[in-house]
Amino acid sequence: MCGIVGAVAERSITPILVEGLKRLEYRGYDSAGVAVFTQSGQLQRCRRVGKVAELAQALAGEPLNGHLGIAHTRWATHGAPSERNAHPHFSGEELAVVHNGIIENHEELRSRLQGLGYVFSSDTDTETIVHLLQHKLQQLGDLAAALKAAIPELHGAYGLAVISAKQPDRILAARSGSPLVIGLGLGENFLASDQLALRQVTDRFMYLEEGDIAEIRRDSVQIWDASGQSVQREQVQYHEGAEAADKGAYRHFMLKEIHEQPKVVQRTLEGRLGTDHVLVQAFGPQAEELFAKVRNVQIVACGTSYHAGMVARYWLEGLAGIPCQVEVASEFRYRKVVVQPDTLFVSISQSGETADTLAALRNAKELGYLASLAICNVGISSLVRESDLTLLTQAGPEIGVASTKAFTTQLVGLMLLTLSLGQVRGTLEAGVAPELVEELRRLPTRLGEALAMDKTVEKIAELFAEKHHTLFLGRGAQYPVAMEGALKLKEISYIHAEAYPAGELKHGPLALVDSDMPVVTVAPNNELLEKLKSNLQEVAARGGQLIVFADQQAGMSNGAGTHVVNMPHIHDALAPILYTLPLQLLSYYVAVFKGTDVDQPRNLAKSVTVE
Ligand code: HGA
Repeated sequence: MCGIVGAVAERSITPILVEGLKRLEYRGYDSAGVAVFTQSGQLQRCRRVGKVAELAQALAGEPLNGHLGIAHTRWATHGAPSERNAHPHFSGEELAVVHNGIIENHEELRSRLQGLGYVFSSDTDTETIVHLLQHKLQQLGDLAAALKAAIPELHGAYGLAVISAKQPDRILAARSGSPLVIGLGLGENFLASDQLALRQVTDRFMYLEEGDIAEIRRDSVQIWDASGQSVQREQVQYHEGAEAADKGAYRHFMLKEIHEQPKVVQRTLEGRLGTDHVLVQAFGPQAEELFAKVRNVQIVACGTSYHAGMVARYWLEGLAGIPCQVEVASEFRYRKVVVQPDTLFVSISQSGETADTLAALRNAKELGYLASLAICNVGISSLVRESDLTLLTQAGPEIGVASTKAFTTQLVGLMLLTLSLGQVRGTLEAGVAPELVEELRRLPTRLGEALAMDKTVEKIAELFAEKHHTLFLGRGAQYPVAMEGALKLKEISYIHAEAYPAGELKHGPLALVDSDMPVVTVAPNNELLEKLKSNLQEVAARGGQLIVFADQQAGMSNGAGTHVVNMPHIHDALAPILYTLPLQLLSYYVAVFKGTDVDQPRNLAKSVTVE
């Protein structure tokens, strides 16, 4: 994902811009650039493909000094990663723009603006913004007025910043679907797509809301909301606990990361949702063309990421009608694979350095797959570099060895993939994309509601203190969720846990059930609920202890040996994401109860870079 930094100050701003870009590097990018209104009274820019360090080196050779500037790290969606496509984009010598997101009507805008005589020098959608603004500026003479006039003509998602050589005392910014935050200083102000970029210069922030336009000067900030009303946005003082490498008020990184999920899921969705559809180009410039050819999907991953892939199989086949296979990378890489024509190879990894997954990708490249797609949390990883397409999850650094927020953001990425493939292939039933896009927007709130059950789950965890074995049950897409729940419990509490599809219970594992074997079940309110209830009766009849996480509308209640935790109601397709949360909390509290090393469980490592 791209990053934006802007500054207007009395001191020289280029070092602030470059440092800000460095702090956003973790988000992943392919090129970087700055534009500065220099002391010679001109807008000048410097852009480089590759690392921010290369941009910094170029700037050391040819410094750009000034008091107003914008900067950007780009992750290409329209046009290849190259210097000419890197931001900032100019219109003439007067206007510069940086942009995160996707302008969907760029083709139509481009031909209209070309008709008006504007000459394009990049392949990006972003360049249409800067020429459109120039066009409006010539009619209206004021940058804020030009931006307000241009916004209704921009369809898609954006966080953008613009500066003009004609009004070199201000940065204009606009937010719709991609975040922006203003950093407030003394006699200087800043802008960024993430407050992390500005922590070096201020601890006071103002977050723009959807539809906001802001005019940022050295000594003032003015904001207009989507209806054009002048508004104040709350000032937020930064608190130490918000830093990624700091546990803050939490006892363990794992608990902090569990509670970050509403925020990081929100971030993973940002800039990727249109009004009623997914923005397919979030997967890269060639995504639309390649997705149109996909007839099968092969997913390969390890551990928790493998469970995310298993959930995706239910989505890809059930919602998008696209055949899908999922396999553990360490198996896939060593077996002879028969590749169906037009199969998209999808790898999933938090770090992007997982040795088996990487080896599987390298093998796949020899096997004639249509293309490769990486779903990954680290933009500068090998997996991302070596894949044709990428969707970066925005989980931020995950410190706890047992993966939590990386998993749920992978699921969000896989749901975006399902909808994108279905949209492009025309295989989604009518109304599915708009409905799920709406549900995805609500998802962070639902996740917050589920996390509010923290204390209830902590109480239930006490039941596990003396237990040595546990069963996890789920049906349909909840089966992989049960597998992930069992894996979490094993990883951090060292209690033996197995997951079964609930229908398999009586084919074997029921023999194990007695009062010493807790059975944990996830029960959303779907067409499999009645069948699941029968399976639970089978457990209760044998004296088993049941812990059921059930939809509040599922009509399940506490009984002898049965503990029901009511979950917020959610669309069935998104239930796997929501129901993961209480299982993470359960493992966490069982581990705390048992006094294990929660963040660094024995024998395990975070990024498995060896076979
Ligand atoms: N569409 C623009 C910006 C891409 C972006 O925001 N990526 O995360 C481009 O391709 O330059």
